[in-house]
Amino acid sequence: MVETKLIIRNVKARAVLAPLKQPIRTAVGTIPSAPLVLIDVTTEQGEVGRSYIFGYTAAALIPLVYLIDEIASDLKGKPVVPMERMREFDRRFRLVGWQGLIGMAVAGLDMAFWDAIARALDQPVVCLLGGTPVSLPAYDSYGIIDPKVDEKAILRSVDEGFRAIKIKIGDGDLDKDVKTVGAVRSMIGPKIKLMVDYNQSLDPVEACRRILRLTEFDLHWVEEPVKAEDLRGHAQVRAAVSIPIQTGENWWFPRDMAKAIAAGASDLAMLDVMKIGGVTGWLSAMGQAEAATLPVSSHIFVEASAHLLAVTPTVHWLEHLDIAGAILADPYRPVGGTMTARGPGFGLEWDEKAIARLASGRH
Ligand code: SMN
Ligand code: MG
Repeated sequence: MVETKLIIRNVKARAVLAPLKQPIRTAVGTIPSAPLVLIDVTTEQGEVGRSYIFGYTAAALIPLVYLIDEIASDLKGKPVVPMERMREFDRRFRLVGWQGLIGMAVAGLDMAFWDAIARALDQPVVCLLGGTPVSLPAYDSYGIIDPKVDEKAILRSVDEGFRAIKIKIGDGDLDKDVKTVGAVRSMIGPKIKLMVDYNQSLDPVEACRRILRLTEFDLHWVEEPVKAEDLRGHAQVRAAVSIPIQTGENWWFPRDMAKAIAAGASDLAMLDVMKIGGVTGWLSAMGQAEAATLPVSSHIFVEASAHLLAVTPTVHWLEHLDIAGAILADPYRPVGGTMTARGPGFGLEWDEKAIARLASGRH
């Protein structure tokens, strides 16, 4: 029996502020560039598992690198067996909990473990998980937009084959939301799906008011209308409106998802492969989604999401919002509004020249 026994030799974590094509403008703030930590898990067998995590704020980068180094010091000599390592992490961090930097670091290590195993077998992660690379429907994900300024870009997305567009709203009053959504609906026409994302910016009463007013625009979903942790509020909004409510990008590991499902917080599930707990967390979460009949979409992390959505029973949409392309040698690119996983592993190769340029501040 061929057993790919990979033993961890060392872990390298590097911080990099990756330029974005556009700042990510949301109702609750703007992310100007992507604060990433790149993780390389090197094994005794010479295989290197790669992943990256998204820190949301540059302030998180140095603490994340330090944290990963600290956690890694306990990993040397242990086998790359993600299920076993996750059980160990769960025990070790039970008292502190998953939300925040600990969860991010553990998820990043988990993704790198799965990448290493797949690379050792010269397979894409999706095949290691029992699936096959399939072209997944993707939506082009925009931030807060100005219909006049962004019309050309949005129409280009449609021309490139995207059958769905997401925009962020909530940065002004309801009138502004109506004007923006109405303008985008009329520019893309009735057949292209349109989603909106409030990024947790409203209270439940205001959310009901606004979403009822937006009903005429045939929205495919309204995302995070209220605070992510306000499950009762999400359920309240969901009960009051006819448009599907989307949430989940802020569920920390499968246990958070279980709470949201129990609260009836959402019609849909948006899994963030980092916050849900890496590949291991996603596998548990997709089972919960299937049992609860929740269509599953992904949140950023286009590469890993292309592998995981391909084995997700209730697969819905892949979010096309590229946060790491600037530091990848061969970034994933959408084809006709779809994304397809490729290997080996997640198909991530670092662009070391770009990383060095960014590290030196010259870019
Ligand atoms: C989002 C928030 C923060 C960073 C990237 C993207 C947004 C989304 O909520 O769903 O795209
Ligand atoms: Mg969102």
